Amino acid sequence: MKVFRSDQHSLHFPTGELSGGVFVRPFECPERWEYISQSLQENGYNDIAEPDALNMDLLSRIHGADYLRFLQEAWRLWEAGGFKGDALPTVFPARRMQQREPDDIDGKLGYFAMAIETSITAGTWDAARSSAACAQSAAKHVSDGANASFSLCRPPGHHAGIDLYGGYCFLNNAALAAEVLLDGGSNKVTILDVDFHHGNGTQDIFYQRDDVQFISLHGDPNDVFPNFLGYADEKGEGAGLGYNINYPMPPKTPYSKWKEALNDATRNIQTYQPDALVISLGVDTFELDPISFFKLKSDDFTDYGRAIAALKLPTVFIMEGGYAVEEIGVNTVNVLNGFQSE
Ligand code: OKP
Ligand code: ZN
Repeated sequence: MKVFRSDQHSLHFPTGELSGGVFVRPFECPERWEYISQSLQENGYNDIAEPDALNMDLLSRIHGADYLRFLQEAWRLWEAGGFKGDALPTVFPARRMQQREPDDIDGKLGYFAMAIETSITAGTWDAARSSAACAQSAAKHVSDGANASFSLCRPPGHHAGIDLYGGYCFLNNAALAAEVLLDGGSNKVTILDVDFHHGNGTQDIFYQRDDVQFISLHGDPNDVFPNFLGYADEKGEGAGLGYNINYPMPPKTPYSKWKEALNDATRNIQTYQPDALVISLGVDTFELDPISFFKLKSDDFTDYGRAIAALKLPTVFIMEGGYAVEEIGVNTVNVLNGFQSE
C-alpha cells in the first residue's frame, strides 16, 4: 500500500493548547507523525511518496472562498495586530448575534472557529495545505487503479467544516479525498469515520448530498467533543436525507459493542453500493488515549482493518486523530495490516 506524507506537517505546532483552563503542550503534536512514519517503515510500508501540489479548485468544492482566504491571511493579520502568542479566538457569534465576518482579526477568528483549543501559527496554512495535498494524492492513486493508499495527514481534517476550523483541523482531508474520487469517475463514495470523535466537519460538507454517504462511529456528543453535532437523529437533509449515519456510543464502550456498530455500518455501506471508500482513520478509540473514552486494544485495530477490507472496495485511508503517542504507530499499522491480510 502506497503511503503519502509531507515533512511540512511540522510547520504547524502551536506552543500551547487550552485544556482544563491551563495551557498544556498540544495533544496534536509533531511526534504523532514521527511515530506513525517509523512504524510504517518498520512494517514494510516503504513505498512512500511526497504529494503533488494542492488543487485549489477541488478544495473550493468543499470549503467556502471566504474561509480559504481567511486561513491564508489570518497569521499576517494577527501579526499586524502586534500580538505576542499564537492566534486564538476569544469572541463568538453566539445565539442572536450577527453572523457576519468583521474586519477585526479577533472577530474573524471567532467567526470561523468551532473550538478554541486550536491555535493558528505562522506555519499553519502551509502545514494544512501539505496535509490536504497528501489526501489528494492518495485518493488520485486509488482513482488511477490502486486498491488502497494511506495518507499520513497532519494536521487532521474531519472537524473542519465548510467554513469552520477547530478540533486541530483546518482543511477537511477526507472530504477532499472523496471529491478526488468523484472527479476521477466514481459516482458514489462512502466516508467511514472511525476516529473517536464525531466528524462534524465532514458531516457538514456532505449533509445535503447523496453522492457521498457519511458514516461516523464516535463518543456520544452529549458526553464529549465536538458536543454540538454527532447525534443519531442527524440523518441528512434534502437530497442528502438518509445518507448521513451516526453511531454515538457511551463512555467505556468496549470493542465488542463498537464492532456491532461497525457491522451495522458495513451493512449500510453495502446497501449504498459506493464505488470507493474513504476511511477517516483516527486511532484515539484506543484504551489508553488521553482525551478519549473507548476501550479498544491494539489487536482490535487489526480485526477491524480486516472487516473494512471485506467490503472489497478501493480504499483511501486518511489519518485523523490518536494521542497515545507511543502506541499510535502500532495501532495505525495494525489497521493497515488487517486490511492487507484479507
Ligand atoms: C481531534 B480529532 C482536551 C479537549 C480536546 C479537541 C479534541 C479534538 C480531537 N482537553 N478537544 O478528532 O482526533
Ligand atoms: Zn479524534
